[in-house]
Amino acid sequence: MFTSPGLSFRLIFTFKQLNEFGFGDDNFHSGPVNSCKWHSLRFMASALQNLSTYDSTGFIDISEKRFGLVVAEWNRELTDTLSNGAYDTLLKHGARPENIFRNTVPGSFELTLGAQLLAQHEEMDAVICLGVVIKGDTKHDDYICHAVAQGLTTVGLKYNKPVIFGLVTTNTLEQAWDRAGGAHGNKGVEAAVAAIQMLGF
Ligand code: DLZ
Repeated sequence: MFTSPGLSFRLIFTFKQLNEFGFGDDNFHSGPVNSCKWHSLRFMASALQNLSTYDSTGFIDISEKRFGLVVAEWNRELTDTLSNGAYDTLLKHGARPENIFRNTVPGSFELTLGAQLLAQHEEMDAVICLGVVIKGDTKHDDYICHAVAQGLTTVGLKYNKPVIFGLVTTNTLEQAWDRAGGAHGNKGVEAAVAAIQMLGF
């Protein structure tokens, strides 16, 4: 294990080490395994609907796949909910707890580097990045969101593997909760589903 100077997340060099050091998670529970055809998956994209509704028919077997979760600590209650949603969704569809590696970064801006540090491992199959950026009085949210969108795209293309943009970007706290387990579903669930879908591409 290696601690990166100036950053609060830990870098792990082998999956064996990850498991030995207790990464891969602790506080979560599992659900039933499903399998299906991914091409029939679709989200119901409407402001009036729960965006996390999906059809899992066609999902590939992910029992041997390894997933990295990178979770921003800003708006921690919200990002924990996203993280739990993603984790539970991966387990529900057959991922093994020991194959899910969760790391935190200080804020959403750091998601890109966190993603790169995980994606660079050959054994990592997909990386799911989760954060919440709420609009304030300044344009900081614009800068963060654009940087993260561009950064995660670059990392995914560089390592040729799914790097999922699970960033909730809202005008208000209420809108954020609506997308973190509220009326519009859970963006963490959607991010996990997107990762599974892309692994079957
Ligand atoms: C600085 C900052 C601000 C103002 N707002 C948010 C936010 O709403 N959500 C978030 O995830 N992070 C925020 N940050 C922190 C930045 O993402 C970053 O961690 C710092 O600018 C340090 O690089």
